[in-house]
Amino acid sequence: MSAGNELTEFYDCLAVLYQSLPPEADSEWQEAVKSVLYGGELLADEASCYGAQQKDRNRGKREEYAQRHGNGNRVTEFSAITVAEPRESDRRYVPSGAKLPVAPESGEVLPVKVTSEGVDQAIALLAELPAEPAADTPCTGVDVLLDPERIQRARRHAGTGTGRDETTILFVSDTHLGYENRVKTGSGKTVSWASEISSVKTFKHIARIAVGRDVDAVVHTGDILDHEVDQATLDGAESFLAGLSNFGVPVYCIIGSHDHDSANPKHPGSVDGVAWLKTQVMDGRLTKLSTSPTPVAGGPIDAYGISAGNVGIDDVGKFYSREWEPSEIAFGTASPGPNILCLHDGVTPYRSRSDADVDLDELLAKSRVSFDCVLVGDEHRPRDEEFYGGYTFESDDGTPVLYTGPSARISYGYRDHDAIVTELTFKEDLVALKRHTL
Ligand SMILES: [Mn+2]
Repeated sequence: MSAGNELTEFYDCLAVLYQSLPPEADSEWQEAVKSVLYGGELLADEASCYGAQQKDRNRGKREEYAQRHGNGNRVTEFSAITVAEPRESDRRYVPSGAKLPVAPESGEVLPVKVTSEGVDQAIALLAELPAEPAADTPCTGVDVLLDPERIQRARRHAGTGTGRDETTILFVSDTHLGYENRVKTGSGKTVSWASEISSVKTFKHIARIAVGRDVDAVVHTGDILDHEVDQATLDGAESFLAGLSNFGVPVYCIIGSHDHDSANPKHPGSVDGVAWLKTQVMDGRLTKLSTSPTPVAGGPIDAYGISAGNVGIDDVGKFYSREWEPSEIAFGTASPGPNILCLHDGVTPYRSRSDADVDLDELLAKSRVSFDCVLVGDEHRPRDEEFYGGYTFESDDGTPVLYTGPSARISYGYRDHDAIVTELTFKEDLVALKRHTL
């Protein structure tokens, strides 16, 4: 095993914490630490405990690592993670000289003796530990360590999570609810593994990542629906939209060409998807974006959107032309703070000027609103099959132009690749990206 194994180091010093827990420590805190180490009620469904990962993902044994980087019993020289002395009030419980893990985001050392008043704060800190620390074998793409609902509750009560100087958005696109129906309707091209796709699971994964990562909002850049969608799929999706709404995570959207087509399905098993979208909007589970600013989760970010062909949910069926020119667009004035623009058309620079539906550089140059980034749907594969570079561009004026691709493996570019969604963090005038596989 090479030096600095993050998994072994987290496992080892969390085990020290676990062994130090006094019997009077809050029972849920005991269960939470046990869940991370050995499995238990508070471990997220998809996650695997550190003990199991230590066995499956590391070639060397923990004892050998503790020999090389410690006193034989436990690791004392940490190089992959940050550790610290126990808190003053915890020193009496912890073996002399032992170090405890530090929560990576807030930089606070994990507590030992936790009371019922402090348990939310403690669980919120524990939830900062990675679901899959780096080890000898690669991660499998699990992002959430502890039960997302419990984390959310802990963060709300502990008053931690995203501060107002920082906004986090989960950027998703092209969910194509009902895509797997193409197998029976014969409508539209399909990948050979189409029958393995579960639209409802796509929504479930998105909701879990949104809640587990404690994002402020979800933004969907269109093709929410495939052109033939059935009621059962819509009911499943609605339950996850309702869940997000209950957790206080708003979902903003524009629509795509397949959403348009879902208004007139051809197959007897399909229903009017646009009618469903209108219901979601009316009931507050979805919020439409337009050329007027919409404050994201109350601000300070303003979001704008132009649906595919500049035909929004309420205009489906009224317009036949789906072409638009930058000169037709007049954005409403933004409030102070970052501005984002959502699109669902073939735009530059992913596409060449001759091949694009819309010249994004011209749109940005003519816009009275200055955008901090542009989020685009519609494209189903990264350019040049490059999952890192092929979804990230810049316009001529340097505005980041970001894609996330479809949220399900619905194009051949995804034969050997998981679908992804993208977490965006806006802080001051910077935007940071974190991709999550589904
Ligand atoms: Mn699409």
